Amino acid sequence: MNRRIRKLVIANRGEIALRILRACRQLDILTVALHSEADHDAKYVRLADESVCIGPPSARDSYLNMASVIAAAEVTDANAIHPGYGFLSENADFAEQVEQSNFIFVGPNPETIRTMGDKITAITTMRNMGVPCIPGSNGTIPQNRDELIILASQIGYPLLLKASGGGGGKGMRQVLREQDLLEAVELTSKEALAAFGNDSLYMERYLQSPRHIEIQVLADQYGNVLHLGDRDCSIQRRYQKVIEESLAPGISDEQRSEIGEICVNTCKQMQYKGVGTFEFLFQDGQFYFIEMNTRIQVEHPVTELVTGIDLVQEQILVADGNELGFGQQDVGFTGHAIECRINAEDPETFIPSPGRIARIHIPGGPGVRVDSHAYTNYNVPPFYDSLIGKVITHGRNRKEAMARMSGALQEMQVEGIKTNIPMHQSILRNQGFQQGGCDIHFLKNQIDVD
Ligand code: MV4
Repeated sequence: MNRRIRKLVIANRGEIALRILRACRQLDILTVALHSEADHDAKYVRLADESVCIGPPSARDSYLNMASVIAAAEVTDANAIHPGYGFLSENADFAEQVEQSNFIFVGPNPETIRTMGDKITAITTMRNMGVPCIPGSNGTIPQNRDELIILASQIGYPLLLKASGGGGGKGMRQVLREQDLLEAVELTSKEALAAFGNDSLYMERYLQSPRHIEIQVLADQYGNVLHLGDRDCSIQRRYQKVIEESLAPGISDEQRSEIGEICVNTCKQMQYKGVGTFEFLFQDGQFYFIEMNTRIQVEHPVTELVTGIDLVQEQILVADGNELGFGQQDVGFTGHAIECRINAEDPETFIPSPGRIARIHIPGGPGVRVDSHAYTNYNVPPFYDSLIGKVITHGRNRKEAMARMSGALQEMQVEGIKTNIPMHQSILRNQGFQQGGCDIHFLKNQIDVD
């Protein structure tokens, strides 16, 4: 192998920038931290070997500015770019430009990103490869009104209309009955055109009380593909995950292997490369594919703790052309891991609470990991998402992981800004949560802090 990542640009910010920096240190790769004017004084920026200011605070003018990111890689003589999550991480045009500029993009091929970014293409691809999908239109809904109405009644109400350009909850509308169908289609396609520049819609049977379970995969460019188990991400609010865990409670080893092997075979057929996540809804004992994410995810640490695999290092290694050094038989799942996302926000109103952290104490002890870029006197900027860190705990079983999480959150102290720690403590006290297997509606039905 003659490709060798020597210096890597971290095209992201916050905790994931720090996480990528740590992986690079382990791999002896030099780092370039990119930052906006608002992130100039962040500690992780100084921890990097070099840093480049790529623009004003607005993400559009900095972290989303492809030309600035690529120019920063050029001026620092880097040879790889890691996009993290969010921002440009799933932008196929960006991945393409990175490769055309002769940098290594840490992620799958641009065509793969493009395929998965278009939800209709993604679902069609998955269905053709044997991945279970939700009964629905199998593609764009018919133009013809009569055909549309007939198809809708065949699928059955309630239905969910989804924009092909959407994802993550954007561009969706529930349709309860036939009388509402045509108006819903008109409204949703207008909104989709305005939001995504693409008015294609598809429809699915609406699942009433699913769990959100996802499968982590890892693939090299030589056709070696592994699944690293599942994560339950059902504890969410307005499509923002709040707590994730691995393994998902109540899924049998047989069912996990079965769905895992389906994901692995699919990756082999599409020559997938890098880390990836197959998102499913799980209801009545069945998995239904909804979307695939082609990036490293916020919740990757729970998988790291149960498998012992450093996903970010592996992601960089396979992007660098290395062959995976282990097989599926080497992947085991030890104990249980839970992640609480710590946001700078009011725990009751969810209104963001940026500002200076007057004092922070980071918890520790057995089975406690904290991924955070925050520190005493850190100023949480108001321009980006409000994630200031993640507390991840591991235990021999779910009960021990939960107990360690309660202890860690009790120990953690953040002064000067509000955080959602009280909300996490309330969830951990909830009997339904303690039992495990809550559906995606759990949090909105359960909001009472203290
Ligand atoms: C659904 C669904 C119910 N039935 N599809 C929301 C985000 C997007 N990724 C898919 N989403 C959903 N699709 C059918 N046919 C319910 C949701 C959904 C959801 C899914 C995953 C995680 C959180 C969610 C919150 C609300 C709705």
